[in-house]
Amino acid sequence: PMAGFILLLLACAVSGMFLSHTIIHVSMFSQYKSEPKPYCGCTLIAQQWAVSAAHCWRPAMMLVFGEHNLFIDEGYEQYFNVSGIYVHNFNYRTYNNDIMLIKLSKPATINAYVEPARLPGPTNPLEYMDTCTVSGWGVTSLYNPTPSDELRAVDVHLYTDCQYYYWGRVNSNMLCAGYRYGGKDACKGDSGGPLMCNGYLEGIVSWGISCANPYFPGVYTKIRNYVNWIYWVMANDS
Ligand SMILES: [Ca+2]
Repeated sequence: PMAGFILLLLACAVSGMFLSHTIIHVSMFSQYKSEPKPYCGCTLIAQQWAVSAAHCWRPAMMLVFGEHNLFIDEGYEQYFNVSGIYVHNFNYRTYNNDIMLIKLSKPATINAYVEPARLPGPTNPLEYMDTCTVSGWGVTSLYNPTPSDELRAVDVHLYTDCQYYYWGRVNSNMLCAGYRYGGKDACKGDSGGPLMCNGYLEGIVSWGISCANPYFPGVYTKIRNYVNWIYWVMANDS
């Protein structure tokens, strides 16, 4: 994620430690690249299942859980191949339904560093203006194209008035989150990663104009609209 100048320092201050065992998401990278570099994030939601953005799909993907610093072997990393992919009528033009459900080649080991995120339900409604956290290994500045070595996170607020920013392009399957003064956002390389609100996985990093621009909040896939589909796929997969 991207943080403003001062906020970036705060993000750096926590980047030397594991952010939290509830931040469980993953980097994904293509097996074809000689130097594996994550291009998207995703989130573990069950022992053998992860969610990401549909636009993150590639012909060959590998997932790593328990990752923190991409260039140091911390000993907690778990690598997986993909055994199944499910999408939900993704529209490449509008980015509607930007969600992808991934079945891992084998179940993940749940421990202090890898734990599934909780999916939201009707008993824990989403409150607008809640503070949420977006995380990933994406670039930390539009002017510095190098992805982050370490997992970073920034807090953002949910917006109710997203149509005002993106007239006609945001629909009811999308959430907007950002920071009124800019400077805090997901950015290139964070796609597919989690937006966690009140301990629940509420959004998937999907799209936006620019990064951390006060006039253009980040747009996320609204997970709530797909929870029943997710449970159905996991129950009927064999
Ligand atoms: Ca590592």
